[in-house]
Amino acid sequence: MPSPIRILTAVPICDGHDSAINTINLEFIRHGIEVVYLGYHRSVGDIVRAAIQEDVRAIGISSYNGGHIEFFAEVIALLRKRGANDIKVFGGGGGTITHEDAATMKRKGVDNIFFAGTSLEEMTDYVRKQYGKPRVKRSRAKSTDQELAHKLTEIEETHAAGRKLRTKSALSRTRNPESAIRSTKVIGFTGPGGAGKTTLIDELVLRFLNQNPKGKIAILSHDPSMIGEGALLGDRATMINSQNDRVFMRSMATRGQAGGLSPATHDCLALLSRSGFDYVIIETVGTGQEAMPFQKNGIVDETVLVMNPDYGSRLQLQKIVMLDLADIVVVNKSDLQRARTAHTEIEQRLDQSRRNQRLIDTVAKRHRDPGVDELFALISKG
Ligand code: B12
Ligand SMILES: Nc1nc2c(ncn2[C@@H]2O[C@H](COP(=O)(O)OP(=O)(O)OP(=O)(O)O)[C@@H](O)[C@H]2O)c(=O)[nH]1
Ligand SMILES: [Mg+2]
Repeated sequence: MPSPIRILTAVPICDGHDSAINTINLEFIRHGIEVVYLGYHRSVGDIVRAAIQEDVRAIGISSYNGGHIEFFAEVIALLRKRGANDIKVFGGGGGTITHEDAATMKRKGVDNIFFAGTSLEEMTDYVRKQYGKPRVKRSRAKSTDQELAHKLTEIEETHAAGRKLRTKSALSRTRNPESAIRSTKVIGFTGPGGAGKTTLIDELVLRFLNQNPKGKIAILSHDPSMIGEGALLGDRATMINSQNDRVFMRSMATRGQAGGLSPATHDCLALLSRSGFDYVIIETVGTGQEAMPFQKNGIVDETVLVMNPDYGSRLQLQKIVMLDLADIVVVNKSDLQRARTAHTEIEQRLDQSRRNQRLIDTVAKRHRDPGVDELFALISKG
């Protein structure tokens, strides 16, 4: 089966009109497209970096607050400068983009602008027709990010087609002179949907970037999808500190695999772990009681289970397998009322497994949270 079409969508800087793009994202997903959503108020640099790392076919921009002629043109210019001419640009903005503006934008390289009154069906048909054809052979990558991104796509597509990896080309070391001297630590984050995994990772990334002025980090983030169907890859929209040139982030859909990871995760992780990063962080989809995403995956050095204080009662805790397996357990959202009880109950539960696991309380959405500092110290020590 061919890989789904991957596109990136975003709303420009100083623009908070995200209702149109949210509706359009859902329609794309319903029609089998994987949408990496970057969120609103995003700069040209953030959009282009994300599009290259995610190796999408096209960028869909929804713009309402004016400046669209310049903004779209800058995105195209930066893509070209970075050697990513194969990533196309399209978009809309209701009545704020006139037909005359659209003609100018097309002359500057925009593929298409959709006006007010266009049906959602018309847009999805366009995306499937325009960006659904297999890629032509690509020219040599211009940056390490781009090279890595192309290889990750190759791995994902190989898995989707049910073929075996040509280990030499897909998994060969990327062009990174520092990779030989760095040792990479791989940390796996898992836990129920909405527990705050992405927010927590983003805060840890901030601490890492501040502490290591030359350090580099990779994030492999998962969201659920069925085989051959679309997916909303939304973790990037929550990331603020990770929109940084020293952070390589890739979003993956699980493409029908249960347990929190994708069929291609292991190979993608193997590649990232040898590509010169100080840390590779992997985030699973929101998982249930039975999930053991990292059990058989020998590449992960340390596992962190992020819990929400609202898990139910002690009985539910007994059923969560990862509580026996995780190296570190985090009770995030400690600002919530039930957090104290949750800490006590989880502490008692961990005592049973006698594995000397660490239990840390965090408030990931708060800046400079001492719990996150403690978690960062623990992770960077080992
Ligand atoms: C809803 C809305 C809001 C909501 C936004 C909610 C949200 N979270 O998105 C609220 C009330 C918060 C809001 C606030 C503001 N708004 Co307002 N808002 C609108 C409104 C009424 C509708 C926009 C919309 O969502 N339409 C629904 C979409 C689905 O339909 P559409 O726009 O026709 O788009 C079609 C296509 O273009 C296509 N499309 C759109 N985007 C994309 C992207 C891709 C990839 C594709 C393929 C297609 C596509 O999809 C549609 C299909 O038919 C417009 C007026 C209008 N009628 O357009 C003003 C409007 C955009 N807002 C405006 C303004 C000025 C503001 C404020 C600055 C007001 C203020 N002074 O505070 C703030 C700014 C907020 C911010 N942070 O940016 C102005 C912009 C003027 C300009 N650019 O010159 C407008 C045009 C109103 C006006 N006439 O003055 N706004
Ligand atoms: N009250 C509170 N809310 C938080 C905290 N950390 C994160 N959140 C909020 O919880 C919601 C989910 O956060 P995410 O970081 O997206 O959670 P996630 O575990 O990555 O979610 P999935 O990837 O969908 O499983 C967001 O609205 C965050 O702002 C916290 O410490 N306290
Ligand atoms: Mg997440």
